[in-house]
Amino acid sequence: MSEQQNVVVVGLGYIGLPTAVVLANYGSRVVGVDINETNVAQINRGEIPFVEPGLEEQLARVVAEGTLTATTQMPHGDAYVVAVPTPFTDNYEGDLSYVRAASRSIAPQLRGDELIILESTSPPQTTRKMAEHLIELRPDLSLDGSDGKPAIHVAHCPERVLPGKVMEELITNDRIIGGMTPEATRRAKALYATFCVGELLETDDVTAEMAKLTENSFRDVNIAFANELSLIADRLGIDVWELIELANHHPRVNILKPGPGVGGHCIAVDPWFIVSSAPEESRLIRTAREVNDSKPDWVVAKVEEAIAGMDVPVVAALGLAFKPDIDDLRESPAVEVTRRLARDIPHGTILAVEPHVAELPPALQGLKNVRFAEVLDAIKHADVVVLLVDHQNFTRLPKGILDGKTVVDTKGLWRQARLPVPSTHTSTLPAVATTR
Ligand code: SAJ
Repeated sequence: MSEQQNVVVVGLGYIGLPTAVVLANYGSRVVGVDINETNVAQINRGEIPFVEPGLEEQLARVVAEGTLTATTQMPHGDAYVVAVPTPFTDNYEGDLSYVRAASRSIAPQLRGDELIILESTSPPQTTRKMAEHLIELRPDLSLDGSDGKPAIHVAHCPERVLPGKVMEELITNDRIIGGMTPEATRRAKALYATFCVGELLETDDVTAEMAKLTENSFRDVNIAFANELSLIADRLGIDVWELIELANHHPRVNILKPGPGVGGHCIAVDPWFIVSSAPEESRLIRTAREVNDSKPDWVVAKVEEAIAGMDVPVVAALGLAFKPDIDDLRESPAVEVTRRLARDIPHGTILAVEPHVAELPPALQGLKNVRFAEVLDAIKHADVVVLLVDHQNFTRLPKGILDGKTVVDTKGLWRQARLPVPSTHTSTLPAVATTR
């Protein structure tokens, strides 16, 4: 593919917009398509609809140069990059309605010879289903040209970038290029080669889909191991952070960190796509999901244990984001813990703290006993402080501010304040429930 070809990016969300910007920045003429008119207008003004470090500067530049425009109407393109949501349904099957909607709007534009790449994280065989759907809608085209009809070239190239580091990882991460035909792989590789300096690894579409799901399941299973250890350590009265630190001194052991659960739109979702595609064989992957999904229950139980006997308890819940130092609250276990505390402690007050957002999220708005609070104010008024996200803001607290408070530290952030612990497990804070 020549660098000057037209690329249409379908879906201008957390992945689509940065991808569109990077493609435009590295020589393609890009049209971004989204159904959200407000976001489209914002993007055309060079403004970002969500926070991602480094994105706004590059967006403003490519919009000003005219190499990226956004629209709600699907145009013709030489290549299409589909980055639409693939959530799961109530029974944990992939909801492919957005992929199907994208196919429906792309199909009438096709003339033959286009490259169509699905980047959305998808259950195995989704790319094939998308290709079949396109051919159903356009029976005058084919997938390999063998029947004499003009061919379209379909591939799966999963996104693998870490929110917060997207602009860097889009360029540097290796990419998996899974074409349905060798020609589709060749063309997709040429497109990614315009901006990606990582290795471009060739495979087929289904293996590419599974590779992406496997990466996130690997992480989920390993976090579940850490979360399970935290429950075991608590039962045994030992410090899980010390335990993991010691075990990780072994040259072949690298245990991840426990926490209040697993959030975000990827790791908490993707393993279910493997489970639903092979339920009987996916026992470990399913159990890991269940272990991580049940961790918020345990945190809530610890807080309830800590407030037992108090007439009007005040609980400070520190952090709502799904991981540190970001404003993303999607599937956040911290929001879930805070919501359940509000429900289970109607006689008390929950002071919810999240320095990265301006107001309570919809899940917590309207709950009478939840107040949005600033961190120091919340801690000052609280009987119990539950640390749910290890934001940097929470490490730099005035000395002694936690004295006399009961602390439930799900991320081990304040463990240093309680050291030394190894011989006695005593604490300079009341030694109640830490996620240990
Ligand atoms: N978490 C822990 N303990 C840990 C590490 C993470 O409890 O030791 C929790 C986090 O607090 C968070 C969740 O897991 O709630 C997920 O966070 P994360 O930083 O591990 O991953 P995501 O969801 O932000 O991004 C992942 C990445 N996948 C992998 O690292 C294998 C990213 O590269 C993918 O592109 C992204 O999913 C995606 O879009 O699929």
